[in-house]
Amino acid sequence: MVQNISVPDIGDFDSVEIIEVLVKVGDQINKDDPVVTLESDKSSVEVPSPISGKITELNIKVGDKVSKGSLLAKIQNELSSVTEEEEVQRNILLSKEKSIEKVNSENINKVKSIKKVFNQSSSTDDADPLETKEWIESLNAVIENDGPSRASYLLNKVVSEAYTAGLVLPDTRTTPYINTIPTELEVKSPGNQNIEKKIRAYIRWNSAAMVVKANKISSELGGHIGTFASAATLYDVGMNHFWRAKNKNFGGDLIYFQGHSAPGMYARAFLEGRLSEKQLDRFRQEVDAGGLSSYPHPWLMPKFWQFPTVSMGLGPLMAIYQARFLKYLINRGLLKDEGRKIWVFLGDGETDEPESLGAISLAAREKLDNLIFVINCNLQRLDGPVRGNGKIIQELEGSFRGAGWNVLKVIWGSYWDPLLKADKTGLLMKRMNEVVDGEYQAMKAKGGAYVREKFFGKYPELKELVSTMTDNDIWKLNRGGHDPHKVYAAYHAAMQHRGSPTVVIAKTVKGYGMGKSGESINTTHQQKKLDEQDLLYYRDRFNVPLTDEQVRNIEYYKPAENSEEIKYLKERRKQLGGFIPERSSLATPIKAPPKDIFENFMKSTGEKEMSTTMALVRMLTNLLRDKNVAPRLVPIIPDEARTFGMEGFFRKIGIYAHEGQKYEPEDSAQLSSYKETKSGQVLEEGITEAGAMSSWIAAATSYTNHDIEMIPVYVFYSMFGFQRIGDFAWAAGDAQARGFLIGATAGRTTLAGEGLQHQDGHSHILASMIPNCVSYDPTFAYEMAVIFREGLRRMHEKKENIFYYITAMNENYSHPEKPDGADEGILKGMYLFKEYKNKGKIKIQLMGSGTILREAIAAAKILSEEYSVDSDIWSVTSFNELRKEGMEVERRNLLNPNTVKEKSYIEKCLEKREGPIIAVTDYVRSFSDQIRPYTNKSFYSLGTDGFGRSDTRKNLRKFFEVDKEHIVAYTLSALAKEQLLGSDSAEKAFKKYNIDKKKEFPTKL
Ligand SMILES: Cc1ncc(C[n+]2csc(CCOP(=O)(O)OP(=O)(O)O)c2C)c(N)n1
Ligand SMILES: [Mg+2]
Repeated sequence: MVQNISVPDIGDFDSVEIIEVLVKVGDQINKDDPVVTLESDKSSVEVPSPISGKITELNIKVGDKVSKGSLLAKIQNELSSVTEEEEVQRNILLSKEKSIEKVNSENINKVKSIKKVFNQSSSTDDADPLETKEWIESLNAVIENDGPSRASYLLNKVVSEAYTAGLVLPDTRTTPYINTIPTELEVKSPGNQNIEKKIRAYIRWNSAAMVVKANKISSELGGHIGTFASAATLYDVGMNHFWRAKNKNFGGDLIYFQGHSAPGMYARAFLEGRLSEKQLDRFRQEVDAGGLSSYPHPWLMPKFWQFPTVSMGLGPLMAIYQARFLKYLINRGLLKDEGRKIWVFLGDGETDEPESLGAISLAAREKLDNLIFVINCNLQRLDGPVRGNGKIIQELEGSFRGAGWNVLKVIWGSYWDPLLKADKTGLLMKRMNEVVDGEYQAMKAKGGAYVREKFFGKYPELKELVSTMTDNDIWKLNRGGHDPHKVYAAYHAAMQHRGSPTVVIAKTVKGYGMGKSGESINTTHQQKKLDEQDLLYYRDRFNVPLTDEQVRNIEYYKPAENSEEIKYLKERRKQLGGFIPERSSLATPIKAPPKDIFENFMKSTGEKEMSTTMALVRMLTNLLRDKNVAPRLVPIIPDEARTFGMEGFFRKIGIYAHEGQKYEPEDSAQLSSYKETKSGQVLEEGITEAGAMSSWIAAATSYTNHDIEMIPVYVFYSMFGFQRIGDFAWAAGDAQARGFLIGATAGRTTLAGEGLQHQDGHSHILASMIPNCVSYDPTFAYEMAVIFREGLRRMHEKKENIFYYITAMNENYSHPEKPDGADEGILKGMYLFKEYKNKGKIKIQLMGSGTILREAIAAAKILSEEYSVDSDIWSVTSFNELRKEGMEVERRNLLNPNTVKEKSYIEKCLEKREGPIIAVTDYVRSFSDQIRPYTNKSFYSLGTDGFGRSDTRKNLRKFFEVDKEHIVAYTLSALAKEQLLGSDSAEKAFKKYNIDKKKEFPTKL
């Protein structure tokens, strides 16, 4: 059967041009293979074949204009195929069925083997205890006779009936202030508690000793003792029992350590034999090789740390998107599902950062059951209590439960179990609920007698409850986060949980074991010096087998290699596949795409106009046809695909959606319809630049975290880039990210109508601050092509640890052919675009970048034709790269005053060129000013300093004085200043172009 291939519904466009024909008569093609590429003035999109078959007729050629319904080709197929609509419907049905199945199984999972959940009622506020007892008894009977699901059903039914009846119900976001897992359901740790306790003690000691020693060298070095002291058990249980390392059989769990608990990780690595005593002695002394970095910095310890976490809030957000990205790789068939987990440690104070909790609803929505947060609630941050007047644990429980997480509170240690069991009236729980964090903190600073008085003493019944206990016994009543049994049970439950992410909220004591020097006191956080008495106390507190003399010398403690502790510790790690943390990469490079993918862009576009954004999107579309590159591309967009002309990607490669598409999109009949699919390639993040950047970081470090090289291309409004997510970009540099950041709609005057908050005139300056960020501001399609191709080569083929920031514009103009031999200059940062040498008397060096280069080109023509001023026009693709090279060369020259002076690339370009430099960009002057020291010429910069404002491009360029008229007038004036020309030419030009000399400098307007 022969079928027509026609232009489908292409939205609002009519009469669009065919720019590529991708098939010929006789070609055998598959369903969805592209047949032609259409291009409107905003975007380009491929038309896919509706069926598989052989092309029998071609009815169009490049350059033809087509509209909806135009016949493109004819195709013959042997078998009748399912229509597009039928397939969409089938997929919808399938994914619906699957999700129903899943919901059912999740519900069944949730009501596991609960025995008896109901205690006796509390008597204090109960008007009719007998009646309450009857209710409780009947529920207990249901649990026993019909099981927990029935009891759960009945309760839910009663609650929803009560809501319907208008009854005021209690707030159910939080549960009582006790552990989530009842004692009888706790899974017991298989570990040897005695040995583990000893190991923990040595790690505690060594980590504190390390900080104290460093501060003996110099108090400048800093460090933290109190944080790890509070978190030691939380880490140790994970290290001994749960966290599986990467090895040749398994991808490895990923652990985001709380940044300033780093000393604890070093102390463990020391016992494991991975770090030497000498290295511990060099904590925070990193300038000479061999030191240990203050916090987790992969840049500084590239074989050890994986995740930069110390800027608070970044870790949690990056980790959520990491967990999502792991599922993305699995769902796209690029990784196998090995049940790997992402563990994230954060402080309770850290949860105040908006980034920390900002994406928790996404984690639940995406059902990230590979994600486990552990929040160390020591109730303190740096200056004082996290919530003196409230309860951070309850607050967090409410937020996470509300967002749909599985919440496991680990509040009380095992010593509390008998008391809670003996609490028949519920009064103890009531007291636990009513005490606020400020008080809990004070109690842990003040000893057993104080707790007896202040905590139990409030109610005579509670005082009685502890009457047989000594003050010391009361002091020993431990918090959940310090109890390895409770922590083990919670981690075990977290590992088993399916269908949603888990948060373990553990209560601990800041500076645990530090006694008077820092246990639960407001100054704990900054405690980095311990005097002799403090150290002796700490040793005794944890039974570290060191003599007083050794303590005085602040010696580390490491038992012999054949001791049971070291053997145990190593065996545990062996069982779990290796050491953690450890950073490595087994990723293979991506084979460079063939040259012809970029070749089209090297030619002139003739009359045809397009933006550099469009050129880039076309490059990406071409790359999607290369079998090596295509699967690795990760286009990331924060809700602006249509702005950037990228909507063609929706249908072509799909938007990643873990549940597929459960609805028929409104625009399903259109060529660029909104297509969500489980194997989708586009990460359409919605309006979250921080989230999109975190996705980019996950993809950009996939080569180390997942051993697969990916090519993330994150396209965003350049103004909402570095300025908005600068700290993430810095962390990306630290993490050695590889990928492309595309600052689209760039330039202060190029974006035009959007105004002050949208128009970017400084993102390049921000990008220039990141040492391993390579940035470019190209003007023409061929520059973009040369830069992008080189980026692919350097990052993904040669595996250089750099990332690219490239600005792309939305202004349409025609693009010339690439000048011969321009490639090297394009990449180094400047090349000679054109020379005017008709008159030959006065010469200037005109430099420009981005869209404003075109103003410079136009100005050069006027200067030549009307004022007999010749020019060399330089397209400066990267002031940032030029500066880097200039600085390096200058430094080498200064270091070697006796040797022949080395020339920077800028100097080499300009050495035989005459005249002052006029540099003009769509960015603040300091952007081009960067190269001023290396030019050896008079230098005048024009730029867009000041706040943007909404207007037309023409008016904006006039306002910021970067249009061709201002370039001409200012150049003439500069030539007068240089005494190369009389001042009358400039004056005439100011008049001719109506340049108002009284206008204020734009920064003041
Ligand atoms: C973005 C950011 N702001 C401030 C700091 C400085 N800082 C380091 S630790 C800390 C207090 C941390 O308290 P918390 O999160 O409760 O952790 P804890 O040490 O109590 O476990 C602060 C303010 C930082 N590292 N990052
Ligand atoms: Mg804290």
